[in-house]
This record gives sequence, C-alpha cells and structure tokens, in this order.
Amino acid sequence: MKNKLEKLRADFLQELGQVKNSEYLRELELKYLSRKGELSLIMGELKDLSVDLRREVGELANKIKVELQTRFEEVSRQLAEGSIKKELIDVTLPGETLADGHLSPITLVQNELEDLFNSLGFMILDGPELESDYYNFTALNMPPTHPARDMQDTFYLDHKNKEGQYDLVMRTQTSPVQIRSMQKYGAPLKAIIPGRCFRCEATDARHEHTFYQVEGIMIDKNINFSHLKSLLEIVGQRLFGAGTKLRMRPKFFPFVEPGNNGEYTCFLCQGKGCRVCKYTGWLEIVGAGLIHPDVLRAGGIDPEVYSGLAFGFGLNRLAMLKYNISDVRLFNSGDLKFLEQF
Ligand code: FA5
Repeated sequence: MKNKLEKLRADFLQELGQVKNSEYLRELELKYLSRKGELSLIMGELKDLSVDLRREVGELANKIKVELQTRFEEVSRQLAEGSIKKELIDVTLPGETLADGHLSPITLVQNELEDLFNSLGFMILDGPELESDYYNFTALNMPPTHPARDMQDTFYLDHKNKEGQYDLVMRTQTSPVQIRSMQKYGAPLKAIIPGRCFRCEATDARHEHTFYQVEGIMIDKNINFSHLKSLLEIVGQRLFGAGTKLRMRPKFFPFVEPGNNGEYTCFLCQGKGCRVCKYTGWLEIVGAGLIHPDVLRAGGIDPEVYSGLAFGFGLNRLAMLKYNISDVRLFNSGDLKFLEQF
C-alpha cells in the first residue's frame, strides 16, 4: 500500500509538470484528488489494515495528500498568473483579426490626381524638401529683395553661402521643381510634382506650417492659355463632378505671366452660395499661369521656341473640400479618431 501511494505521488507530480492549460489541470484534479479520485480510493482501503499499519500508512497518505494539494494549488496559481507558458497553439480559438491600415485623405486625393495626369501623359516627379534659396525664390523671379518673398515666409537653415547669405530653406512651394525638371528633361515636358511644403505661418483653420501641393507644368511649342484652362477644367470635373465649372481671375505670381487663381463651382451648393464658399458659389483652389520667359531661361529652355503653362494645387485644401474637413491642422494632429474616418 505504501508502494501504491508512492507511485500515485510520482505519477501525479509527473503529470502536473506537463500542465499547460486549465482544462488539463482540472482533469488531474478529478483523476487524483477528487472524492472519487485515486487518492481517495487508496485511503478508503486503510480500514482493512491492522491498527498499527493503519496508523503508519495513514500518516504517509495524509502527508502525500497535503503535498499533492499544495503542489496542485501552486500550479493552479501560476497558470492564472500566466507564469506557466500556455500551449502555443489552441486550434479551437477563433483567429485574431488585425486592424487594416488605410490611406490618409491627402494620399487619396493625390492618387486621384496622379491617375488623371498619368492618363494624360504627364510624368510624376519629385524634388527636395530642403531647397536652395536660389531654386525656391531667385530662379522663380524672386531675387533676395523681392517683396513677393514676404508672402511665403519660411524656415531658413543656419547655413550661409560664400557671400554670407542664408542659402538653404525648407521649400515654401513645389514650384522650384519646375526649374529642376526643366534642367533635367528639357522641352517638351509634361509633369506633375506632388510634395510637402513649409511656411512660417500663424496657423489657423486654413493655414498650416506643413502642407502639401501638387505642381503641374506643360512645356511645348505654342502652349497657350486655352491649354491651361481646359486642363484645369478636366481636373475640376474629375474631382468634383461633371457639372463643375471653372473661372479664372487675375493674380500675381512672379513666375507666371499672366498669373491667375482658378476657382471651381462650389461642390457643396453647386454654385448657389453656402458657408463653405463664403456665399460666392466659387471655391479658390489653384494658382496658375503661363510660365514667365525668365523662368524658362533659368531652366535652360529658349522662350523664343517654347512656351509653357504651370499650376499649383493645395492638396490639403482639395482634401478638405472633398471630405468636408473643417480644419487643416487635423491632418498633422495624428488623431486616430480623425484619420480612421477615411
Ligand atoms: C503658390 O504656392 C504657387 N507656387 C502656386 C503656383 C504654381 C502659381 C504655378 C502659379 C503657377 P500659393 O501661395 O497661393 O501659390 O499656394 C498654392 C496653394 O497652396 C494655395 O491655394 C493653398 O491651397 C495651398 N497653401 C498655401 N499656403 C498654405 C498653408 N499655409 N496651409 C495649407 N495650404 C496652403
């Protein structure tokens, strides 16, 4: 009987060492420690022993019972605390669903514009965000003392050229890539340039210090204003619907001549006038014009042979209009409640 008890003890402890989940633990409890378990059965046989032997074996049986119960409770506690490594795969559990990522509203609008211009035969180009003062301003007809620089105050780097002037800026617009792409590809040229821009702004619901633009240029022989107008009409109709109209009003940009602001029929009120369009029926969305001859020259292109058009959309503003977003600062907020809506 002593042997039986010792074997039971050894079996129990060996099986207890295999426990990886609470179901198995419960099985062991039923098998060994419950009222009808193996330990109770052996203890039930004590009554058949002589008085002396019953005392001796009884003591051993009680000692083993206490030990097994103590070990059982220890393992049960460790399992609950997670310090026992649970089974690696429980095939009965439902699979874990991972949350899908998604594109930001700016990327969605950018993709739409890229698709459209790709289909019209435009290249999609890129340029540096850290730009030289020359490309960002001077080559675009804004020499160091030009008052138009004030409209695009930016972040200068603490770096000076040989003449002692600060010469590196975070670009204020995607227009410097006009010059870079002319220098690289020459004419004829059709390209759009999406990218991030920076301005030292007093931020508000419509102005951010970091925002996106999409620049467009088309250079060839005999490019004129009607090409610009029809291109901008196509973009408006693609983004805001077939009935969208375009109107162009003069605006000064040093790097185009003539320069203008492109305005589209308000997509929300269809031109009737509402809060979004400030009751004018029109939304100002794009700066555009025919490329100034000096800018073509800076890009290495002869303005006597070629002419060109250029335009610059504010991508954040486009996304705000398309998705009815009220504050441009939400794009950089990193707020998941905002981002998860798209
Ligand atoms: C320009 O930046 C010109 N480079 C556009 C251009 C290109 C004109 C080619 C002619 C030919 P403007 O400063 O207006 O222009 O900016 C263009 C667009 O960028 C604005 O209509 C607006 O949608 C967006 N934008 C400008 N500043 C901010 C800002 N602080 N926050 C958010 N969007 C801005």
